[in-house]
Amino acid sequence: PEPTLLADYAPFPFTVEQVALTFRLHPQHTRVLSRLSLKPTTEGQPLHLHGENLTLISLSLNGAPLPDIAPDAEGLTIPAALLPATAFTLEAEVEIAPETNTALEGLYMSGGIYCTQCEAEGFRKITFYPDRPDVMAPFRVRIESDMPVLLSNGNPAASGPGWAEWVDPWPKPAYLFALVAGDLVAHSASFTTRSGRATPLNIWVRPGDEDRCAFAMDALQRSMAWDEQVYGREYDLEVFNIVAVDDFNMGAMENKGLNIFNSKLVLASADTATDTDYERIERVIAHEYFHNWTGNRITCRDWFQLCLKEGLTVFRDQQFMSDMRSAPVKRIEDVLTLRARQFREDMGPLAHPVRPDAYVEINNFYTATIYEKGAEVIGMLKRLVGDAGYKAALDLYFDRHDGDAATIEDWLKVFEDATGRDLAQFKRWYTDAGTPRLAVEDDWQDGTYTLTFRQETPPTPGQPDKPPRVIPIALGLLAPNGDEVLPTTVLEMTEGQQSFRFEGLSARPVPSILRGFSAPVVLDRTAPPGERAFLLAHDTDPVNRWEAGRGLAKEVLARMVTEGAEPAADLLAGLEAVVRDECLDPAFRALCLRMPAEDDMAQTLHASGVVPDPDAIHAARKRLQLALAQRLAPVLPGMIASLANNGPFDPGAAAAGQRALRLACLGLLTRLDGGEAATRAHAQAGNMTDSLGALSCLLDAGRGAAELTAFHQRWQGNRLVIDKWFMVQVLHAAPDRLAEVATTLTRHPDFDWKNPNRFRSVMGALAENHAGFHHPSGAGYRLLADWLIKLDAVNPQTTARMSTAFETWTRYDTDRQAQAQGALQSIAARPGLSRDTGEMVGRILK
Ligand code: HT7
Ligand code: ZN
Repeated sequence: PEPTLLADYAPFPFTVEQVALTFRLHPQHTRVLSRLSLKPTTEGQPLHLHGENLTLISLSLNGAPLPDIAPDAEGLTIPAALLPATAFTLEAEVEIAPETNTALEGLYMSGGIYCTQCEAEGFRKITFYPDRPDVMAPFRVRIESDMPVLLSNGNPAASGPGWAEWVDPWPKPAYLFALVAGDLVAHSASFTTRSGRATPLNIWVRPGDEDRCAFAMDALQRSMAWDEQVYGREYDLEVFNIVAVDDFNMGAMENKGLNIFNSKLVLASADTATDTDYERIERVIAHEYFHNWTGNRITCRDWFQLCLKEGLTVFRDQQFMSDMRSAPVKRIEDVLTLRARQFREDMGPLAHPVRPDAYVEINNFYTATIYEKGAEVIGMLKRLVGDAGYKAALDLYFDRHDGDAATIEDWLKVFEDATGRDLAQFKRWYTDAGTPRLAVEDDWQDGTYTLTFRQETPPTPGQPDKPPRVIPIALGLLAPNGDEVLPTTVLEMTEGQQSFRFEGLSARPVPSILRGFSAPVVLDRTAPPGERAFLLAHDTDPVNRWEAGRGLAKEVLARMVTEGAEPAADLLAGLEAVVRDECLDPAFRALCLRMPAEDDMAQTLHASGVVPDPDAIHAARKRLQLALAQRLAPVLPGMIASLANNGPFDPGAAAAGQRALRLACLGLLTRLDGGEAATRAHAQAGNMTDSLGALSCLLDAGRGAAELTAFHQRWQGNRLVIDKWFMVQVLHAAPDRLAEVATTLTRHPDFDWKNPNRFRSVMGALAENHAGFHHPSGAGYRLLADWLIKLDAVNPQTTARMSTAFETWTRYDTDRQAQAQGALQSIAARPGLSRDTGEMVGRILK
C-alpha cells in the first residue's frame, strides 16, 4: 500500500454543519441512518466519504435517491456534477454486524455490551463520512435498542422505552464519536465546576463490578479539580460518563463526554489490584479527562500531528501524577519507561520523528515516540521558557485555538509569540528521529572548571544526517565535601560542540549533569573512579542521585558480563547506605534497589558496540542480586518486619512505597533462604500487591506450585486477576522452560486468545522474559510468531503492536538473528496478512 504523506495535506472541500445519526442496534444487523448537512467551501469538487465493510442500503441527496453511486473498498465518491453549489443534505442507510467485529474498531460487542472505538479511523466502519480529524461537526444521536442503558456523546436530550437521544453541542471530529448500549450499572458521584455547575459523573460497569469503581471516581474528581487549578480548564458538558469494557485494544479512549476504558484501567480493590494497577488507573483516568481540552476542544489537523494531543496530554498527566504523588519518584519512573520503550524504539528499525511525515497504517504510530518523547519535548520547552513563559504560551494556545484542528507549527508559534523566542532550531525535536548522544569532558585549571559537550544523533531510517539540536542541560556542581557550589542551572546547548566555564571555585567540583533528566539524550560520560558512588551518596538532585546508582550498577553489570568481573564493592556499599537511610522515601529506596532490566542491559551493551548475550546478562544480574542480598543480609528480615502494615489498605503513594521496599527486600531475602520468607509472606498477604509480589519471589526460587493452584481457584471468574495468574507464570519462568510454560498456558481453558488483555498476559509477557524470549533455540521467537499469525486474522491492531517484540532482533548474535528473521519472515509471508502487521513486520525486517 502507498504511504500517506504529510506533504500531501489538503483541506476537505466541504464543511459538515450538522450530523444526525440513528442506530437500530442488532448483533448481526445493526442499521445506521445518517443525515449530513454539508456545504461546499471550494467550487466543483467531488465529495469523497470514507467507508469500510459497510453494506449500503440507500443513499439520497436532498431527498432524491442516488441509485448509481456504488461504494468501493475505501468509501464512496459523489461526482461534482451531481452536487449543488450551496448547502445540501446527504442521507445514507447502512448495515453492519457488531457481533462479528473482532478487530475491536468501529461498533463491536464486548461481553454483550455494544461499544465503539473510532480513533484513529474506525468511524468509517460505522457509516460513510469524511473520517479525518480536521472535519469537526456537532452530532445528534438516536439509539434504538432494548438494552437498559443507552449512551452517546454530549448531553442527554430525550429518552423513552427502547430509545434515547443525545446531543453533543461541541463540534468534534468523528474519531471522538462513541456509543454504548448494555446492561450496565453506574457508580455515580458529582463534581461542581469552579463556575458552580454541578456535573453528574458516572462510571458504568457490568453488574457486580460497581464496588470496584471508587478509586477511579476519586481520581476523576481530583483530575477535574487539578485541571481547573493548574491550567484554568473547566469541564463543558452536563454529564461525564465513563464505561469499562473487557475487550479493548489499548488502555482507554477520550470520546467527548463518554470515555471508554479497558476494565483493567477502572476496576480496583485492595484484594484484586496491585499498586501498579492503582497508579495506572489514576494516570489514565486523568489522561483521558485532560484530553477534553488537549485533543477534543483543540484537536489535530491530521494524524501527523498526533503528538500535539498525545505528547501534551502525557505531559499533563505526568505533572498531575507528580503533584499527587512523589515528584522525584514519578520522574524516575517516567525516565525508566522512556528508556525501556522510547529509546529502544529510537535505536531500532521503527525509529521515527515525534511528528512523522509518512505512514501506511496510522494505528502503528501510537508509539512511545509520539507519546513519551512527545511529552519530553514539552518538558524541554517548559525548561527553556520557564514556568511563567509556559503558562503564558498555554493560555494563548487555549485562547487562540479553541475549536481548531491545529498543527505543531501552531503550537510552536504560541510559544514564540508568548515568549519572544525563536524556536526554529528547537523544532528539530519534532522533525528528526533518533536519540542524541551527549559526550562530556571536563577540565580544571586555576579555579576554573570547564565542561565541554559534544552532541551526535545516530542515523535513523530515512534520516542519515542530523544537525545539532537545542539541548537544555540542567547542571549542578558539588564540592568534594558534598556541598552544592552551583545550584541547578540550565545550560542551553545549541552547537555540535560547546563549552561552559565556571570560575572562582576553590576546589575541583563534581558535576551533576542532566539533573531531573532535563533532556531525552544518552549521556556518554566516562566518570572518574568514585564519581558515581560520590553522587549516589551526596547529590542533592534525587533523580541524579538515583541515576548515579543506576549508572554504577550498569557499569558493574557490563563488566560482569563482558569480563566476568565480581560485583563491585562500591556499588554494594552505596546501595546499602541508601537502603539503610530511613530519612529517604521508601519508594525511592525501592527504586534504587531495582536492578537494571535485562533488556536495558542489552540495549546499553549494544549501543557500546558489544553483542549482548542474554544468558550472560541473566546470570550476571542474578549474581549481582545475590551479592547485594548477602551484603544486606543482616538488615533484610528487620526491614521486612518493620515495613509491614497491618492496618486497612491504603492505595496512596506513601503506603505503596513501603510495600515496594518491603517486596524488594523480600526478593533479595529469597535469594538467601530459597523462598521460606516468601512462603510466609504469601500466606499472610492481605492485598494483591503483597500476594502477587510474594508469588513472584516463589516462582523465581522454583517454588510456588501449590500457591498458583490456590490462586487460580480463589480468583476463577475474575478476568483481571486471572490475567495476572497467566502473566506471573510467564514472566518468572526459567529461560530454558519459557516456551514450554507459555505453550502449556495457551492450552488452558481460560486462555481466551481473542481477548487482548488475556493474549497480552501470555504473549506480551513472553517477550518481556528477556533471556527466555531470546533463547538460542529460537523457540520463543517461533511461539510468538505463530500466535501473531493466528491473531492477525481477527485483530490486526493488537497483532501489529505486539510484533514490536521483535524490533531489537539485530542486536543479537548471528544465530539468534537467523532464528528471529525466520520467525519474522514466516509472519510476512502469511497470505492475507493485514496492512497493520504487514507494515510493522516489513519495517522491522528492513
Ligand atoms: N487517544 C487514544 C488512542 C487510541 C486508542 C485507544 C483505544 C483503542 C484504540 C486506540 N487507537 C488510538 C487513547 C489515548 O491516548 O488517550
Ligand atoms: Zn491520549
